[in-house]
Amino acid sequence: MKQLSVSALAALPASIQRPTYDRGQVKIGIVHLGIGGFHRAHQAVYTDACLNEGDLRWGILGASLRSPQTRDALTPQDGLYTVASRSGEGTEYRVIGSVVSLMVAPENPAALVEAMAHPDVKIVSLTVTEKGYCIDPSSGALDMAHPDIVHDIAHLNEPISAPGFIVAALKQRRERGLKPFTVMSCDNLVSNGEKLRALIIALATRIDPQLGAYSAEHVAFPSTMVDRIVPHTVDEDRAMVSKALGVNDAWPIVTEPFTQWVIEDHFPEGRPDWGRMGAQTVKDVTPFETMKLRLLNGAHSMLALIGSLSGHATVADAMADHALASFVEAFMVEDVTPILVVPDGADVPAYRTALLHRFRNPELKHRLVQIASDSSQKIPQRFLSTARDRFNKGLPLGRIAFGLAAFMHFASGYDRHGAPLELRDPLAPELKARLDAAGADAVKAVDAILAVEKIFGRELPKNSHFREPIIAAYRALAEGRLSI
Ligand code: CS2
Repeated sequence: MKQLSVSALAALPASIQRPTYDRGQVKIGIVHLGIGGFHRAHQAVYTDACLNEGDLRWGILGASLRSPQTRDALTPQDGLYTVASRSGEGTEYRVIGSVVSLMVAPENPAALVEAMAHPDVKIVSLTVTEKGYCIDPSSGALDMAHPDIVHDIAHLNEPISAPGFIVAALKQRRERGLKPFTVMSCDNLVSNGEKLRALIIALATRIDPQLGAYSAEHVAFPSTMVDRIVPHTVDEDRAMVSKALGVNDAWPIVTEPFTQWVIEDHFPEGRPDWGRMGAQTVKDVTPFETMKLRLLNGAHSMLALIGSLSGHATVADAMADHALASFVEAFMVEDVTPILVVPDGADVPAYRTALLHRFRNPELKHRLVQIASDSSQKIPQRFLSTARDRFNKGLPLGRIAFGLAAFMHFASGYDRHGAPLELRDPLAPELKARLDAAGADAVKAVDAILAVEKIFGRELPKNSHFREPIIAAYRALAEGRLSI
């Protein structure tokens, strides 16, 4: 079968949407760090719509900070790939053309810094996942002892970390008298722009206090709330998409029809008209992000951690387990909703119902292990902030105890039936070693994990209203119960 490429576009079946612009005329206006499935299913799609409208200033240079896979798959396809939106109602295919160039940062870090310093680049956006920010999750500050940050402070001309690339490129632009780009985080963190701003200022100041002051004064960091469920691509997806296209697509995306993007409109050097595709601009993204993180991502982590312990494989499988689905719905209704600050115009019950419907999408093979990965980095914003707000209101920990206890069982690497679980988490070795040392005793095991300050901080573990329900939930889960 022929490969997807610009020359193959004209012969695609008529039902397949495709770029209508001359890709040769597109300038690179956005450098995106972390060119994974999520970016390609979300921001790149909104941007593709703007290019289709004729604003050709906004092509994307997609950079991987680690592996060459995406570049290797997409470069032979001229950067083109398919987004297949699937639900019980059918599948829609769209070939996306906004990613016009790809780079693999570790192969030539200086070249990526140079590309980010190009005068046409107005935006640097990021989807590098929680751990890519090199944050100390319990304090929210830049982890100056993180090996990548230690490296970048010593060798800023050849950075490794996302903050390192941004600071290195801002430094070059400043030295060349170019205006800075706008830095836009699209990761699942509360106030992601503000957080990233603090990290960049901290790193820039460490390199040169004047660069720190310049970043504080001149660089915009709009916060955003991004939402689309994007399972990792598997061979089955490749086969389905290639069959529909009649040409081979090495790295398509299969996702849901739903997509949402809420953006703080602070782009001094301009931005694509993402609103054309339905992006919403607001003054303050925080309530939207908080609602999404605590309801959607919080419920996702519950399903992933508890569902994996019961031997379920996908989100839809976990939702078909009635006891678990009702538990997660009750978590959303009774534990999260009462402490939410409702964003302007939001209908929380309708939002919850829509989430449950999305989780049940029978066409998405969204593996629980994907969501459970990096849980140590996700728990602070998905569970612990809800716990703190509940305590501030005099409310008990509620079902969060089960989410946290499930995280602890999960970290042992085995489900309830003794089957091995795939552990993908930067803290996995430490967590497992602590559990192994604690042995079978629930109190010892829970205390051993609660002592990880990087996740839990110092205060919560001292609180008996926090610690005791987790111990009870840990015991209950070991017996397959979802009640204390
Ligand atoms: C998921 C998210 O993997 C995870 O942790 O909870 O990636 C989730 O699918 C997205 O945030 C949905 O927008």
